Amino acid sequence: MKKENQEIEKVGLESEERRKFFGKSALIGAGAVAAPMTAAMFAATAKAKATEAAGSPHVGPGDLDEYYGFWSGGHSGEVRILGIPSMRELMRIPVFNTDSATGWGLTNESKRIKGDSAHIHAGDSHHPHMSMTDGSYNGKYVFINDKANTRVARIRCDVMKCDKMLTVPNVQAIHGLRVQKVPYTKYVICNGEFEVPLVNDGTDMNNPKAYRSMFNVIDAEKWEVAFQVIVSGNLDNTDADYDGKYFASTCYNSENGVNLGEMITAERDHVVVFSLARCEAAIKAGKYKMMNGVKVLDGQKGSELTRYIPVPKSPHGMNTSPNGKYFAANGKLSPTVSLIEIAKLDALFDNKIKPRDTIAAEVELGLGPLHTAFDNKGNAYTTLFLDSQIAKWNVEDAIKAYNGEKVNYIRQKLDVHYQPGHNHTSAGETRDADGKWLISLCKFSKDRFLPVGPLRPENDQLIDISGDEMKLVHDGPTYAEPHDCMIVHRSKMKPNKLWTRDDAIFAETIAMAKKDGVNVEMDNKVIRDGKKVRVYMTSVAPNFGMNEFTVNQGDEVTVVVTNLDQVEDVTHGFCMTNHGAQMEVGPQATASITFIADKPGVQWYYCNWFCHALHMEMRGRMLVKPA
Ligand code: RUQ
Ligand code: CUA
Repeated sequence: MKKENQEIEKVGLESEERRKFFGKSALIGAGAVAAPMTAAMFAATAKAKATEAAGSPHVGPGDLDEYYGFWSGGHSGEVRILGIPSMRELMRIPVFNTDSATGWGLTNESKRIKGDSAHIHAGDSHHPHMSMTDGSYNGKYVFINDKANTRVARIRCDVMKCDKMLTVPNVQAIHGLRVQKVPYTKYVICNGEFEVPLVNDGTDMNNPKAYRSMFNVIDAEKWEVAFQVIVSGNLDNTDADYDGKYFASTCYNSENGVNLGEMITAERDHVVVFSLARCEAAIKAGKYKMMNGVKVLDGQKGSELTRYIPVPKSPHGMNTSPNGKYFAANGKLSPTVSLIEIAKLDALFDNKIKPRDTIAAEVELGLGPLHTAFDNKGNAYTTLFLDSQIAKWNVEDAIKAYNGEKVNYIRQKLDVHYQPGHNHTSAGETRDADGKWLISLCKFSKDRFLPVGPLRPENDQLIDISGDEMKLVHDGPTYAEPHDCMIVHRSKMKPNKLWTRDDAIFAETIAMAKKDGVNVEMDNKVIRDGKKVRVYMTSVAPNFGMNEFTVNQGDEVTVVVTNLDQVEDVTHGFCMTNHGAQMEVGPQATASITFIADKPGVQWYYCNWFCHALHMEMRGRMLVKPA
């Protein structure tokens, strides 16, 4: 009851802030391009509470969603934010892709963040996961892998921009990624999926038995590889426990096969469990070797750092139950999910029991189990790829049945459309699992939407799980290819409304300006440095601080724009026509872009983010004098 009151108070606050926000926009006169305020909009906010309680996906115009959903964009390389339950797409965060709206991959700031992979414009993002404190989302970072180019990236949730990227050495294809949940996310953990020669110098193609995969432990704050662990077999998905002690990963290629036939020969593959304390102790004791600047531990079979638990053939998803009791390894080629009892892992590491003694149950569910999500009532939800279904099952009943009792643990099977991969419950990967919503990320949509040519969208379906029965309530077409999502209650999130002038993302640009004797908040100046020209200008709707500048043909021109507007939602842009140079400049941000002025003549530059009634007039000229 008390909690509910707080919630209502919160909604009240939000609507108060929104009132101010719209009021402020209205003040900027011609610049008031933001949606006009209507009485209905504010009345609607009060209604939001009722909408949540009813478990309806309908969120009326002007109403706010209860949850943020962070979606990976698959081989589009980005991360997307959706509101849940409306499934409205709220924002895209370019990460491994290049984005012409924001200039991600084009601006100097984004190139610095991308670092050694700034020249790579493609990626394959699978698994977005948020940083945690004591097993709850803390709203600070979202981490994401790039399978295609062996990278991991960090998104800062205060500005919803990628601020760190890292190419992981010694491995190939970062797949499964999760975070340490307890006591806090000190480490991001991720798997090198493809086995490669340990020294991959081009001399060894014919000895695949010697190829290895590594488990990677990344320091979430310093953003460097803390250490790597060589394993036997490959690695697919991973998750952490709720005690801060163990990480577990699935392996589907214990055979070290290099073709399909070889990869699926063994009847059993395994889950490998890593002891964090033992790994850290080994690092302290110097029991590592350095490879390409990273401390590498040996965790292959027989090592004290790891334990290998045999499970049926080719497991895929790895999911920890929110009560902290089980690691669930999803069978894929086996119709089962293997439940590993986390409380037994201490004994396993002390060699008091055998690996298979940790198996609490091998739960038969249906064909092609890939991933499992959980509610707060002891139920699990497993995607069955081949059956195109989600199986809802009760965990404790399944264990009883596995031990020979006559209980029906399957609660329901729901058809989904079609072939689901991941699924996710609201806050279900944290201690705060609340059993309200389930998303099924279906790989095929087939007949569910108007046909749009040979390439079809995927289908992310929203399922109400608040009652005894799962109810499909919404079909959501998505572009290639969200693998995974995570659902965060909005109370955990506090994104900024404006940039702060001391933001680290553009600090280097400001430092460059200082060296040039330029105060970017005041000055509109051209600095010539041989063939390099730096143009500093401000922007205030609807004007750039500089209407014209002159350079010589062949000059390398860097334009630095500082948006002095302090009004929420008034983003400017800078685009130099015919030069492939364009970028977003958010309110109170500084951004820069560099291009070669290779054609003589007059070139207009313009603001490409609609900011004002006189937005079209917000432009200026660059004169390029012939060489
Ligand atoms: S893993 S379903 Cu990256 Cu399952 Cu895609
Ligand atoms: Cu400034 Cu459009």
